[in-house]
Amino acid sequence: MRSTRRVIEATACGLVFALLMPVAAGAEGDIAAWGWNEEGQCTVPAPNSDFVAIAAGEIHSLGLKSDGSIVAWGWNDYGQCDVPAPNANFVALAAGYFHSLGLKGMPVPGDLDGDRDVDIADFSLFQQAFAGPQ
Ligand SMILES: [Ca+2]
Repeated sequence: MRSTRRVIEATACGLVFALLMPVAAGAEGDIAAWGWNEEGQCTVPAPNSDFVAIAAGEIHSLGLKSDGSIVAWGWNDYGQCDVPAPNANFVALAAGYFHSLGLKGMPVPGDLDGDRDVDIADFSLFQQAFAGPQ
């Protein structure tokens, strides 16, 4: 009986929270963040688009962009939001209390601009490589 009451209370709190903090529907790749925002961990930096993965630390947040870069925001007292250079070629991420992790991917054959996709932009770079030594 007591545990049932807690579930009902939790559900009621969730409904109230949802009503007080509506989350606007965004486009694919946008992050919706809500909850305690004391250190800005729910304030997604602009542009809020092109994310393919996210991770939530204790008081900071991480987002992996489709271009392989990581965006970090929120509490940064221990440098957990300072993504080491080069901020590129990441394929996965994780966030702990005082730290963050990023997994680098293997180079993609034919990807000359480092965006982990082989497309016309890479072909243009390939042509430029044959056009001259510069
Ligand atoms: Ca490319």
